[in-house]
Amino acid sequence: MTARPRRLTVDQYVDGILNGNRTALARAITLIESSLPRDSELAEAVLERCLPHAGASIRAGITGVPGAGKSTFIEALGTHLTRERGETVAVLSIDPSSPVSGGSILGDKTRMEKLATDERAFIRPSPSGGHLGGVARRTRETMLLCEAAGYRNVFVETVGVGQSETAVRSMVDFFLLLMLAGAGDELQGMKRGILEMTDLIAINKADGGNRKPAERAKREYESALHLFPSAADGWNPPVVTCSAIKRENIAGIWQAILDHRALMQSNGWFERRRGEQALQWLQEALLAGLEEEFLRDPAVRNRLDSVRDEVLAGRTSSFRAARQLLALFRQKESYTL
Ligand SMILES: Nc1nc2c(ncn2[C@@H]2O[C@H](COP(=O)(O)OP(=O)(O)OP(=O)(O)O)[C@@H](O)[C@H]2O)c(=O)[nH]1
Ligand SMILES: [Mg+2]
Repeated sequence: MTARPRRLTVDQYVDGILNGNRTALARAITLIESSLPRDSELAEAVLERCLPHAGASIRAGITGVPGAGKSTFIEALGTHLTRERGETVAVLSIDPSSPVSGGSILGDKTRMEKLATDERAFIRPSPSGGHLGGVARRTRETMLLCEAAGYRNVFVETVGVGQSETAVRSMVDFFLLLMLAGAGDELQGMKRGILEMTDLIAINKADGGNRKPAERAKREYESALHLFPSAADGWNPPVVTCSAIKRENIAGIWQAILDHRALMQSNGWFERRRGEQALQWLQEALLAGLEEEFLRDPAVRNRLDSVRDEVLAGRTSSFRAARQLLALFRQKESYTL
């Protein structure tokens, strides 16, 4: 038996993805996550060819504090879509804090038991480590590949404890915040920014003895949202209760996502937001490219450590040091031009 080649050709990846072949899709994502320069060239070629086939899915971000029930909710919503609506779903996650590859997949596989074995669903955990910018870029590219492979809905799960919500907001059409009852203190501590970018708040675990507190929390959040100026896109974020585990109000939440989509498409905000996102990705890709090139530059690398020492010792200011390094970088550029 011959060993499976580590890499396929661009055609093989692209044909596989466009035919909805999960193995090809999974291997292309591995390519995207690889840090080898050789892989990133190949990944870029595959992505370029897939791009014309991407963009048609409903992209939703799902955030909430650890344990809010994000994975359980995605399992409920995902299977609702695949089983009752004949839809396809790709589930990705952003977890920059996860130190090892797939750190959270163990939990997710058990929380998403049915979805994990559903042939209409594709689940991919967060790429390992690295800074948020890199993780977010890879997730974005993965999302595009999933769309090219025919997944009509893409859900991105992220833990709502830090910066990752903003990164996810910049790649999805709809942003859903899962909350828990009895989180009145949390409401005060919660960053206003997160509430402001939320399209729907769902108070989860509204089951058993928790129903009443959930209703109370719903009213609290409703009045909190009322204090915000109304959104320019004309959408008033609903606050609802649900039970992911009992699958209650899952269909209602999906209907809200569809209503939002319809409104955004009719008032032009869908296009506008996708356009803004594309520009933001361009900006981020440019900055990331520049940074990479700068840090790879031999002249810069030669000097970087000693310049750092000088700054630490107070012999030169940070600003002057930065100017010197940039001058070094530019000098090399002018030689090669
Ligand atoms: N009673 C009840 N428990 C729930 C519900 N949804 C989730 N849980 C439970 O809450 C716990 C956490 O659920 P997860 O789905 O793993 O939560 P998560 O937000 O994905 O957690 P992280 O990924 O670790 O941030 C599990 O024990 C679930 O069974 C619900 O609607 N009702
Ligand atoms: Mg989870």
